[in-house]
Amino acid sequence: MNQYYVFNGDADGLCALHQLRLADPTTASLITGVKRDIKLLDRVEANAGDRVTVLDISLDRNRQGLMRLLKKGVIVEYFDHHHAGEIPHHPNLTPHIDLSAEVCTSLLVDQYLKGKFHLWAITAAFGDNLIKKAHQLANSVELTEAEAEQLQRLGEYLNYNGYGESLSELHFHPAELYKEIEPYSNPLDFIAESDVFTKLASGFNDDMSRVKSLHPLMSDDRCAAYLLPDTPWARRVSGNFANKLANENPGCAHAVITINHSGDYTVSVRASLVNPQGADVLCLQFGTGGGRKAAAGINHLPIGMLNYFVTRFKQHFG
Ligand SMILES: [Mn+2]
Repeated sequence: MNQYYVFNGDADGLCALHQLRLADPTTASLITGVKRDIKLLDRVEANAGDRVTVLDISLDRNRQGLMRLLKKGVIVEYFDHHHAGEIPHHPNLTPHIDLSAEVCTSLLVDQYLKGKFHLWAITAAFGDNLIKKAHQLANSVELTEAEAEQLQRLGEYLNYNGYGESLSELHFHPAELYKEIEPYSNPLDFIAESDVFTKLASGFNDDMSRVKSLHPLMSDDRCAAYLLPDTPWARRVSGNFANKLANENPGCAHAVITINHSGDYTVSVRASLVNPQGADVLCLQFGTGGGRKAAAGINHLPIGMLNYFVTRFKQHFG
């Protein structure tokens, strides 16, 4: 029997994987990619009786790969909070899927493990920009404000590392980053001891300092859209920039648009924090769109459709 873990390369995917592996460190193959590389189940070559654990990637987008594995007799456990569509009933599939706005995959894993590695789940909640929820959880386990802030920064940095269009644009391959956190059952120890944390911090601060001078393509009191320049730093920072805009203007929805290697646009959409709904509905109107109610995106928006997108965005949130 072989065990495979298939996980999103962002903070939530990494922290979900890490919690499960701390609980069960037996040998396994890891399959991951940049944050937007989510059709990962197509890459899994597993056989009857093998086990595949899937973390933080949409079931709907992986339906074909999932059905292929289930038909082969592979046993699949699926933890996620992205758009799932109809969840197949199959004796080999155990789904832990919850699309609620205040849930992330690492929190589902945290429930499953009865809070055993709770601080990593809190880190992931910060990384997925569930700031209020993450602070509630931090308070309930009596973390100091300084400790909660450290977990928030780690969550942001792990999330930041997942963005970029190709693995070469990232500071660390997500599987390599997992190897760095693997020895630590407590994220506060990782922060104190690992120079990876310092490296991510300086990359993050460099990249974030460059977005300060950007002006929006459009903005009103309900929503704003930003177009970033065609550079690796812009692609790396796009998700955190979108979260920063959301946190600074909680009543406003945001779209952050970058230019990708295929020569079209990649779009990150954040619904307003006061009404975290509808980002997925907007993005699903576009062929390569998907995501969650609060945060969603479009992987490839044709160049000629930018104005159309901005119009739909304004109508949707205005
Ligand atoms: Mn997530």
